[in-house]
Amino acid sequence: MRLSRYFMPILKEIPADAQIASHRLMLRAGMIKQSSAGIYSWLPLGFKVLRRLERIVHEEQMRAGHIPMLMPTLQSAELWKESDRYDAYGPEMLRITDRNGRDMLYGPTNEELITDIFRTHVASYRDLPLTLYHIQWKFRDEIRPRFGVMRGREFYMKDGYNFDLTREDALHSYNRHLVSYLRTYERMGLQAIPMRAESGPIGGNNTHEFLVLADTGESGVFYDSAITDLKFGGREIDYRDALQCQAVMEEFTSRYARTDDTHDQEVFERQVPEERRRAARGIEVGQIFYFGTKYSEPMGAMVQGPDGRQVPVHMGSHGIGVSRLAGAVIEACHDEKGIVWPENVAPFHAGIVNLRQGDGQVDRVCEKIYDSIRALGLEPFYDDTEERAGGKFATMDLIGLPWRITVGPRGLKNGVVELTRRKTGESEELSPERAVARISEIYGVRENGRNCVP
Ligand code: 5CA
Repeated sequence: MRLSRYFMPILKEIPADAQIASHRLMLRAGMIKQSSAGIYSWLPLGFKVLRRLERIVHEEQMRAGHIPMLMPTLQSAELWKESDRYDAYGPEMLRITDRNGRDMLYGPTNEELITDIFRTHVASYRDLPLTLYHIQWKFRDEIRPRFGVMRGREFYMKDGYNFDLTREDALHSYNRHLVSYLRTYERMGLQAIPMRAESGPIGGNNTHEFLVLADTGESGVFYDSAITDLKFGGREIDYRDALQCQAVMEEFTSRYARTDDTHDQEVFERQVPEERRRAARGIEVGQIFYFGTKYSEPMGAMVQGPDGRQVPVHMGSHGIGVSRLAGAVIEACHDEKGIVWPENVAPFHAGIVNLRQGDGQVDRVCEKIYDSIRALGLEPFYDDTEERAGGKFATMDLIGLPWRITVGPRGLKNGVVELTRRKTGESEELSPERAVARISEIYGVRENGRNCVP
């Protein structure tokens, strides 16, 4: 992408109403624009980040054997009356009446809709286990939408639903989700700690929230600091292997880590030595639930078991806050100059700064680098504007691309350009070809176009 042709409305002023860094930076970098309270347009740069996050979520869900689909945002109230949640959900649910006077709602979550799909099409235990998921907009009429995309009213969520014959199988599904989430967040450059939590309106007793530690987080958390040493890393997991998934679950959940809803000071003090006790704040980026037959029983989602008897299926649901993650990543990865994107979620792979636009040789080298990076199946972002050098650097620092290649007449006299890492500010001088080769090594060249998102 060339900046001269892009739409990236950078704000010079720091927006006064934005209280936390991620909200300020998303507005300043022209990633989002508020359309009404808690509802945002995702401008091109923000949309690219959202797409990258979404892609990682899809890849990891499919790796775990979960099947993607798409359900609508608007739902019929009838289904919610069957599960008894239509009234119970309260004022957070946006209720709509269509022209025929039918009660509809904008889905805050999809347990009812998916259970209806399941009961229509699945009748035998032979079709289990089954986990279906989608990534779709949700609406919750939050009392206090705030912090930009962190607590929106409209937000983008991955929600997945498992259907199993027995409680044991459903707990394997629970553990499989837990493992796949650990991998998902680490790929995004985040450490998200599973913590014991409350299940709220979704129901069930078995639930973990995933929290990214951050001073600006909305949740109070208490944990054993030893938990922050755990890394998922490059482990290979066979998601069909219940014992393997269970072992990872136990490794990551055996130490004390709870949100303030479930915190028990007495247990905390008994289990955790004083020097490892931490009280902090966190951003909830996901939550998993096992709720057994809470929906399948009232809604009649039954299968014929091996003994011929009809039994309600065991279910759970599992959510990732995809739009919230854009804010959470920035909260975890920024400095005083702007965003510092982890490589896997950056909107573009490398920035190119032309220090003398209109200089024939400098322009040619920039174009060559631009084309070569694209030929690798990666996305360069070329500042080809007439802006002065200081302004170009400030913009690149603000939008936080992990790597920047700076091309100017002085360097080119010696046959070099400068490759700078946003995270550390470290630079090295290289030939233009070497700089492109380094970008290729960093990202690993994949099949053409594979790394590009709309
Ligand atoms: N049905 C279950 C699992 S699919 C469910 O709805 N879970 S949830 O309520 O915990 O939401 C899942 C995730 O969506 C949360 O962990 C959070 O990351 C994100 N989320 C929830 N509410 C909002 C909101 N108002 N704004 C942005 N993200 C939100």
